Amino acid sequence: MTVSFKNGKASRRQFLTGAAAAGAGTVAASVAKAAGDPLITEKQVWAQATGDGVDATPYGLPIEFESDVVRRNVEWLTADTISSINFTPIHALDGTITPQGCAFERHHSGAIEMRKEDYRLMINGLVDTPLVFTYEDLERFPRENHVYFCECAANTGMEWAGAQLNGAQFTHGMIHNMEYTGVPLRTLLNEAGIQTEGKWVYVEGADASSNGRSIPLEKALDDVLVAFKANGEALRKEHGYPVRLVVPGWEGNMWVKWLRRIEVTNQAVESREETSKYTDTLADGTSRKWTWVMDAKSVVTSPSPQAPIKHGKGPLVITGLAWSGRGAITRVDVSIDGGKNWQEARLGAPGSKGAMSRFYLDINWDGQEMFLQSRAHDDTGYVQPTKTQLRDVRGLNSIYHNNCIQTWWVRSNGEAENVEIS
Ligand SMILES: Nc1nc2c(c(=O)[nH]1)N[C@H]1C(S)=C(S)[C@@H](COP(=O)(O)O)O[C@H]1N2
Ligand SMILES: [Mo]
Repeated sequence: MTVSFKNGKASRRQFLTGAAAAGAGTVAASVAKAAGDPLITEKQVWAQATGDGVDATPYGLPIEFESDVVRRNVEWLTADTISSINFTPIHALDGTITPQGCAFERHHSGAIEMRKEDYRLMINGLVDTPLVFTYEDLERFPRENHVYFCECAANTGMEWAGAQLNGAQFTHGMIHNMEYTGVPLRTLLNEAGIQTEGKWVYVEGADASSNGRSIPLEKALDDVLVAFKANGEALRKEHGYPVRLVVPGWEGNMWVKWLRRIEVTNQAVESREETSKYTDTLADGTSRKWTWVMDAKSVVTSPSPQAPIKHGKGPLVITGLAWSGRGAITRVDVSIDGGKNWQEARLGAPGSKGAMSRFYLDINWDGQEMFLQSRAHDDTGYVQPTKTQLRDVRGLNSIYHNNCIQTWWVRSNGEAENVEIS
């Protein structure tokens, strides 16, 4: 059978052999077909002249053919773009690392621009010695590398009442997963010396919103990082250049950008807007607060509404992402019939706590409609709930922390839609 990719240009014939293709049919272009294919028989423009020199793009950008793989926002969601959010194009990415240029942004008062030279980080409050660090000071402490996801608590928040946004980018794209380089917050706090009454840290950013949040000291001393690099390079302005807080597994709001001050306190600073805002309204109208940890969740990224099947029936790679703030992803199940039957997917790599996992299920698609779902398991034994199970506990009035199983209705023409099945 023949597989030809979009518009023939720069097309590649892929020959899958061996174990990877076992059970998924054969994907092979016939050699005879090459005779009539100008991409094989004719000398192409790109072979008739030389290409760009090495200095064409000192900082490399994606090739123009990938220009639709970008962050997007939903205009009606917020009044302006300053206090707003955009979404990671997860439907078009693979692997687990989010390139910084594709990583969603969430600002409460816009992305600010600060030079490293002007950077200062203060630690004060219930400490023996209040301290101020420059950027260079931070670079002199022993540093670590860790891959972690950052998910806004509002991710999937528009889907509580019904299937709403048509695309994995919009339903699940308030998340990114990067490799951070930074100094453990514990190191800096120990440098200042925490007094015995200290139970919390209040962290704030240098932007107008300051995005102040309280974090229990236990977490602050555990795995929180004061990070200055992401995916090997400096943080982008929109992600908090030059320094942001990384709070593994916990809601994105606590990952303070342009980190400016850390105050050790004896209780949570509760009066601040953000602290009271990020609560979950339950079915009975009462509120649930301090829901910091992001529960296990997953989504099929392809096929999905923005990534339809274009090749017809036969071998099909179903893929997606899974993550848990509580532990490592141990298993992901995929259903093509709306949750009646489940098959265990293949993980791209063993799961790691607080980091995203990529999963694949290689099937031989019969061309019939599918109700595609994925279900994540983490190493605490937690299993991602269905929408009905989540609503039974949380009702319909919540916005934050929606980690239910997502359904894509894939029609026989390969197009997919966001639907809800009960
Ligand atoms: N200083 C500051 N930090 C902030 C914010 C902000 O507006 N100002 N937004 C928070 C929210 S709600 C989220 S979800 C994450 C988003 O991080 P990102 O913009 O790198 O994706 O940053 C958090 N940190
Ligand atoms: Mo957020």
